[in-house]
Parts: sequence; structure tokens; C-alpha cells
Amino acid sequence: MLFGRKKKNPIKIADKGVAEWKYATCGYCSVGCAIEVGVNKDGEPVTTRGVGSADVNRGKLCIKGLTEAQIFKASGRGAEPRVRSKIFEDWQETSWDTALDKTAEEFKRIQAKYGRDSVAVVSTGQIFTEEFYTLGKLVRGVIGTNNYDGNTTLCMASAVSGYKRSFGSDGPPGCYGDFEHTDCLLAFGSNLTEQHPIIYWRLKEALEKRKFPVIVVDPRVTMFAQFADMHLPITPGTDLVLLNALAHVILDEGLQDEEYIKRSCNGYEDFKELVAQYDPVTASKICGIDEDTIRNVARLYANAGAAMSIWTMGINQSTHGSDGVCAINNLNLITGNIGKPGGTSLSITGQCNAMGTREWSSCSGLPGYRALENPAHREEIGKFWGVDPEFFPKKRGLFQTDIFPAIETGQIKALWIIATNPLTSMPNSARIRKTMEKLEFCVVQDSYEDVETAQYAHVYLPASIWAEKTGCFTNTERRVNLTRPIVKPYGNSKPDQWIFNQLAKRWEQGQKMNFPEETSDVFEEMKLLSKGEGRTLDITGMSHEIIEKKRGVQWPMREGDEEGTPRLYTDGVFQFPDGKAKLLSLPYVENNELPDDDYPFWLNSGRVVEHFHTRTRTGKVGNCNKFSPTPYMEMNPDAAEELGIEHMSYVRLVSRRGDAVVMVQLTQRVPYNMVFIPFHFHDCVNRLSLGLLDPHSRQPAFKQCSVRIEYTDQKEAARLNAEMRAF
Ligand SMILES: Nc1nc2c(c(=O)[nH]1)N[C@H]1C(S)=C(S)[C@@H](COP(=O)(O)OP(=O)(O)OC[C@H]3O[C@@H](n4cnc5c(=O)[nH]c(N)nc54)[C@H](O)[C@@H]3O)O[C@H]1N2
Ligand SMILES: Nc1nc2c(c(=O)[nH]1)N[C@H]1C(S)=C(S)[C@@H](COP(=O)(O)OP(=O)(O)OC[C@H]3O[C@@H](n4cnc5c(=O)[nH]c(N)nc54)[C@H](O)[C@@H]3O)O[C@H]1N2
Ligand code: SF4
Ligand SMILES: [Mo]
Repeated sequence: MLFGRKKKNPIKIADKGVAEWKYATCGYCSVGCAIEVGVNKDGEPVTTRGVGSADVNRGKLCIKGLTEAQIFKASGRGAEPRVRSKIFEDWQETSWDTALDKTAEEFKRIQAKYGRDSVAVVSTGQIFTEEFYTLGKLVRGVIGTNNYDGNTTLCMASAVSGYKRSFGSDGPPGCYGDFEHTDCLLAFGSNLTEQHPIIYWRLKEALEKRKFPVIVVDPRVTMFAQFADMHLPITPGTDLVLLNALAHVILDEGLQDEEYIKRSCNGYEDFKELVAQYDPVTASKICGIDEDTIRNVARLYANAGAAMSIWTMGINQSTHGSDGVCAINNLNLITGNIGKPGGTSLSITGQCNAMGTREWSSCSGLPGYRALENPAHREEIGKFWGVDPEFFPKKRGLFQTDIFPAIETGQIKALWIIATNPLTSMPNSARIRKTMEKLEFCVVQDSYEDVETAQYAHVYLPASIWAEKTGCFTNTERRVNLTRPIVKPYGNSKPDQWIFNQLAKRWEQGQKMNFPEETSDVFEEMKLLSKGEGRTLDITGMSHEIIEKKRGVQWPMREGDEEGTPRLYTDGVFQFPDGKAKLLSLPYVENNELPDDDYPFWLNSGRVVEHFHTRTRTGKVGNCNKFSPTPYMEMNPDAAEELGIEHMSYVRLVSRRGDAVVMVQLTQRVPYNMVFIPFHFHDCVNRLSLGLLDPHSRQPAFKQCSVRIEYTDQKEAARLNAEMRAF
């Protein structure tokens, strides 16, 4: 007898004519899925599939990975370098030599006239680690400006700063495998289901084998929140209060791991005094989570054999982002949940190589987690590169979010933008536009020439994308994985590594230094710098070949090691000189733009699964774009009814910075006094956002601003929206 499915026609997958499968790491997000791109007999990429033997994704991919073969030849790819003497004038196609000569000449001219730091460099989390290392060498050792940072200031800066303040070093201590050992998972401001679908799938797999409570803290009822056992709809920007209150209950009820605290932590006495002020009753009035829930969660977490916390942008993008991260670390330290299977404090990172830039780009210091502030590090790197250590600045320069104001005030005159699109992704875009107009010279290096920021460039450099070149990304769990060239670079575009090397040659100092051509040689050079007693970031046991064979390896992997290392701080010894972590006392200060009579709605922003950031890629992939082709906002139906606003109608949003027109999607996902807008669309949510900065990490509070909703002419709005769609 035949049963159910067998009777039906099996699903037929169209034969795409794959002649060969080629190995890479997905170029979108920090999950780090191992992917194979299928190319046909003419060498054209036609499809992708997940790699079954890769520990990260075990054969799976999300919608972006599944459609990634389409991005190589998507519209808007840059094929030739371009120059022009004034912004907004017509571009002229030119040779690489002319474009690079002009770039070097302008940098030199401006530095000679206004000083070395008048040239700023803003990079990314989306090029290879070897490319980051080379860029750092060029900027720190040759060009010599201290105003060098990346878009990671919009993204992971609070996590970096929090790890450093708590543990003495950056580097997420846990791994995805922790889901298989944990007895309680607490997730703050992370919509894992949509933003890291394959990590979410790993979590689901773990839960199928063994049930444990999942608690999601998010003001929205995200897909992740729907799936959780408990959802804590926190008042925006107040996670620190909740975290202090959780610690209060744990200490009050004696649930802490006293032995671990004594052995591995400093600052306990002050910490006790501070959290004593955050009793659940007082805290609940600020963070909006009732006192019993606070007590329950505290008990669940502290009594679990192993408990772990994960977080993403709901924490990092806040005026207390860095403090929020430290408070999560505090919670894990007092319960002894660091470095043990299932017990960790794991920042879920963002871009495919958000980690690589932290490790090796020299953005915030010198390569391999070295600091400009440390004379021994300056000496060591100076010697290694052949640069006078006196050439290096003695402390880090401006963050990305301080570079733009410094252009506004005239301290910075030239800007080099690499693989990021600040015109769409920075808060308060009207101000960014005005700021960019003040530049004497701007160069944009991007794989797509239609990237909005190029409107303000004098030189455009077309970069090869992801699997047109070779190199490594590091994922959320410190796993280094390799990408091989699957197709030839598009048009006359060049790998970022090549561009950096060619530019270096245009300085005398650059000619004296070693800039290897092959990224595998760059990797070997980085290995030499990763060697050393007590270094966590040790990759001496890796090579491109080993990484590919193992489908990714987690650092540290020391010379002679057979495998990478899944967890850090397993011995309870941290990276401060006395080996102890810091319990930090973190008072909450209210400083957000709160809703009021004039601007009565919280403006929250974030992402959706089908789009990646400013849509230079997913906006052109039919199967991604069709799900959300136009700017829209989630709004609560009760609030809409009161204002007489209908589903799918257009409204004009107004903040103290500007306005934006969006289509209304009515949904109970957002509370009555909040709207949520995916930030993927140009001239949309960031025209409205304020972006107050975290004092430690300088990361903007993208998710906590206020707006009012106004009616708008429906026909005019529809026309505007159609324009948005027309890529
Ligand atoms: N599909 C897709 N995946 C991506 C990306 C993408 O663009 N598209 N981008 C990648 C990158 S670079 C990043 S950084 C990650 C981001 O990944 P996530 O941080 O998970 O994504 P977001 O949607 O920005 O924000 C997550 C949640 O924070 C919540 N939130 C807002 N305010 C608060 C608050 O005060 N407290 C708390 N607890 N939560 C709050 C929001 O309601 C939102 O649901 O995603 C990565 N993955
Ligand atoms: N309102 C609001 N704003 C936000 C956020 C939010 O949640 N809300 N999130 C913030 C966060 S977390 C992030 S990470 C930022 C992201 O903001 P951006 O970094 O500005 O966004 P992307 O679209 O990822 O820009 C990356 C660019 O790099 C190009 N590119 C890709 N690969 C390569 C390559 O190999 N070489 C070169 N040269 N170019 C390449 C792409 O074409 C693209 O133009 O946005 C931030 N802005
Ligand atoms: S989860 Fe991230 S790394 Fe994996 S396929 Fe999707 S976008 Fe790529
Ligand atoms: Mo990000």
C-alpha cells in the first residue's frame, strides 16, 4: 500500500546545468555558512547549496545564501573606475592608473596642506581579513592618518567595548555548540529567527533533543519572541535596568556562584552596592517588566546548571550599549557562566566579517588586538612592518560617528569610503548629506556603482565582490572560513587587496614595505603576528588549506593543534594583568529622546530576513526583493484605528530631524506607542533617526527615537514609492 507523500508527484528541481561546485563562505551575515556555488560549463554561477560537512550550517542556507549566485552580475555592478572634478557632475570612465594616481595625489595634497589626520578612512565588516590587515598596514604605516574607522561602529562597537571592559579583551567566548549544553537561554534585542536564520536553526535542533527555557527580551513581538517560552516586552533603552535588577534578585536570594566570583572577579563589593538600588519593584517602573517576571527570570537563570545570554542590536545600538554588554557579562560572571559548555556571554555579530576587522584591520589600534596606547605594541609592529614606531599615533583617533562631525567642522577634508554606504546607514541622513558636500575630495570603493554614497565621490573604484577573490571571514563563534574565487572579477573591477597594494606603491614608504600580492601570503604574515604566550587570537596552526579542509576553524588554533578552540576563558583566567574579570557597577542614566505630545511614537528600526542592509545586493535579487520592495512601517492596529489610518495606506512620518513617507503594515508585532521600520531603504528611516552616541563605544542609538504620524497625499506617496522600487 502507498502512503501519503509517495502518491504525490515528487518536487522537481529544475536542472540548472551545474558543471562544477566551488567552495566559499556566504558573503552576507556573520553566521558564516559554508556554501558551494554551482557554475555551468561556461563558468557562469547558476545556483548555490549549503555544505553538508560544515559544522556551522550542516547543509542549510537561508534565502540570501540560496539566491547569492545572482549577485555577481546584478544591475549596478561597477565595471570601470570613474573620476570627476566636482560632485554631481557627469562621471568619466578612466584607467586604474589615473584613478589611483588621482586618489594618492589628493590625499598627499590635502595632508600637506591640513595635516596628516585631515584624511579620513571609513571601512567595513565585509571584506576579507587579509584585506583588512593590508588596509591597516597602508593606513597606519604609509598614509599615516589616525582618523580611520569602520561601519562596525554602527554595529559591533558596543560589544567590543563591553568585552574589553569586562574581560580585558575583545573576542566572543562562546560558540553555537553551547545551545546543545545550556539549560537556559536569555536573548536580548536579537531577532535571531530573521537575522541569523541558521543559528536559529541550530538552536531549534538543540531544543528538539533537549528542552530548555528560551527567554526573549525585545519591545517587539518578533518571530523569535513568538517562538520563545517567555517574551519580555521591555521599554526601549532600559535593558540595563532589567539586568541590574536580575543581579539584584540573584544576590538578594544568595543564588550567585560565590566561589567563581572570589576566584575570577574584581569589583564585587561596589557591584553589590550598586545593584542593591535596583530592586524589582523600582526597576519594573522603568523597564516595564513586572517584578514577578524579573524574579522568575533571575531564579531560572541562576538555578540553571548552565545558562547563556546572546544579544545583538537591541543592546548595542543604544546610549547604554556598552554598559548593557557589561551588564550581560556581569550576569554571567556572578552565576559562573563564562567559558563552560552552555554557559556563556555570546555577542551575535552582524556582517560576514565584522569579526575580521576587529581582529586585524588596525581600525581601533594595531593588528591582532594590539593597542596604539601600548608602547611595546607600537615598537613590535613598527619593527615588523619596517615603520618608525614614532610614526604611529599614541592613541586611537576618531570613531566613524565622530569623523562625520569632524568633516562638518572642517578638520577632515578628504574621505575614503570602503564597502559601506553611510548616506543610507548613518543616522540623520540630511546632516550627512550636508557634511559630505564639505569634502574637498571623496573616494568610494564599492562593488556596486549605484551605491548612494557615490553621489558625493570624486573617484569611484569598482571592487570585485566576495567570491571573485580569495580570503577569510571570521564568524560569530570565532570561526575562520575561506572563500575561493568562483568567477572572474566583474568587468574591470579589482579585488580590494589589489587596490590597497597598488595605492601603497604610490608612496615612497609603501614601496619600501612588503605588500604581498596573494592573500594566502598575507595570511602567513598575520600568523607570525598572532604568535605569543597568552594570546587568545592565535592562528599559527591555520593555513588556507587547513581552513578549507576543515570547513572552518575557530581561533585560537596554535601551531601543532589538531583542532580549533570552541570556548575562551575555560580556566576562569581573563585578559587583565591579574587574570581577573571585572564586575562593573553600572548606574542607569535616562538620556533618550522619549515620545512626547508632539512626537508620540517610539521609532524602532532594524531588519527583515529577505534584505541585507542598504540593498545594493538583495534589492536586485527578485526572490528577495519581492517580499518587501518598498519602504514600510509596522504599526499597531489600535493606534491606527484611533488616527484613522488604514492598512496599506501611505503616511508621512516626522521627527525633529526630517520626514519620510512609508506604507503602513498593521500588525500586533509592535506595541501601541511604537512603529518599526526596516532600515534597508534609502531616504527612509535614517532621515528620521537621531542616533545619540554611547559614551564608550560611540555607537548610535538607532532604535530609540520619537516620531509623529501625519497624513499624506496617497497619489504622490505612491509615485515616491514606485521610484524607490525602481532599481
Ligand atoms: N536578513 C538580514 N540578516 C542580517 C542583516 C540584514 O541586514 N538582513 N544584517 C546583519 C547585521 S550587520 C547585523 S548587526 C545583525 C542584526 O541583527 P538583530 O540585532 O537581530 O536585528 P535588528 O532587527 O536590527 O534588531 C533586533 C531587535 O532589537 C529590538 N530592539 C529595539 N530596541 C530595543 C531595546 O531597547 N532593547 C531590546 N532588548 N531590544 C530592542 C528590535 O525590536 C529588533 O527586533 O543582523 C545580521 N543579519
Ligand atoms: N536605522 C538604522 N540604521 C542602521 C542600522 C539599524 O538597525 N537601524 N544598523 C546599522 C548596522 S548594524 C550596520 S552593520 C550598518 C550597515 O550599513 P552599510 O555598511 O552602510 O550597509 P551595506 O549595504 O552593507 O554596505 C556595504 C557596501 O559594501 C559593498 N560591498 C560588498 N562587498 C564588497 C567588497 O568585497 N568590496 C567592496 N569594496 N565593497 C563591497 C556593498 O555593495 C555595499 O554598498 O547599518 C547601520 N544602520
Ligand atoms: S544565515 Fe547568514 S551566512 Fe548563512 S546563508 Fe543566510 S546570510 Fe548567509
Ligand atoms: Mo551590523
